[in-house]
Amino acid sequence: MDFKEKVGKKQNLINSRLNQLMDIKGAPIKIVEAMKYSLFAGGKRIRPILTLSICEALEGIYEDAVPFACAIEMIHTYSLIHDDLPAMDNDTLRRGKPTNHVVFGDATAILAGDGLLNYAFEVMLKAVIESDMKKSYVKASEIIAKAAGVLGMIGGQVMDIQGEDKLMGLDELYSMHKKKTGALIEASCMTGCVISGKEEKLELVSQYSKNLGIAFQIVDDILDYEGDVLLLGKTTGKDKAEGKATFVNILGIEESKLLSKKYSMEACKMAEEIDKSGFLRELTLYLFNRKH
Ligand code: GRG
Repeated sequence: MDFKEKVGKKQNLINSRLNQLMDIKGAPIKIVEAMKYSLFAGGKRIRPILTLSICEALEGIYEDAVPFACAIEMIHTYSLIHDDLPAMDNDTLRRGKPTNHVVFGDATAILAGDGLLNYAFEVMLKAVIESDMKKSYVKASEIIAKAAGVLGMIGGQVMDIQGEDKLMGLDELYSMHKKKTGALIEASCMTGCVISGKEEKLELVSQYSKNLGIAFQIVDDILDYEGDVLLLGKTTGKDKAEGKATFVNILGIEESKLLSKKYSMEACKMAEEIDKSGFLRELTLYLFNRKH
């Protein structure tokens, strides 16, 4: 199986499990429709793929990590729905489709995000209750909760909003993105490690994911600057137009490219140590070279 097929296999597994999970009996049809609209809008499933691959690379049973991988994708999707709202980034295009609030209205979009966040925790808790590996499942749940919360993604989003009214420096930009984008990526990787049972590898996995998270964000900024709106499936050039603090706006496009390469190559070295099959290294390179 080549790299693309391996990614496709994991994407299919996640999509099919998410599909089963979203068969929520008894909930109002409209809210489930709005949740599914964004969940199945064509996301790359990077975070769950990281969880499954790292679990597998560390000789865990990756099936054990599937409920947590799905929960992470639900949390990621909720964050995108809320980030696109008029009260936040006010975006009308995401994953190549009109954003959730454009289709369903602001109130339903807020509730669809809330619904996905709550359901993610329900899925994780059900896994904890039904599992005989409670300790690692509870630890994974705590890692994910912390990464999504005020010390992680929400904290980073608040720093981003506060940063709109002042000139943000490079240090602050790093610290904001470590939380806003990096925390959930790190949690995805740590979850795979914890569920594999190889906790002695947590520090290495954490260092890998920190480098990957920053590289991922710099590439995201580069794509906003020079990416193709059709390939990206979201509006481009907004960061520049709004004078937002981004790696490209602070460092320029060439330096940003060098920096994304530096962090990606650092992550690649660690990926080789984590995953002897080479898949994690290939995934890291794919994320560095991605066009969407
Ligand atoms: C609303 C609490 C709250 C948080 C929002 C993550 C975030 C915080 C906002 C998203 C803004 C953004 C575009 C950040 C850049 C990095 C990022 C998360 C990109 C989107 O992730 P991908 O490329 O998306 O994995 P897909 O659609 O493939 O899942």
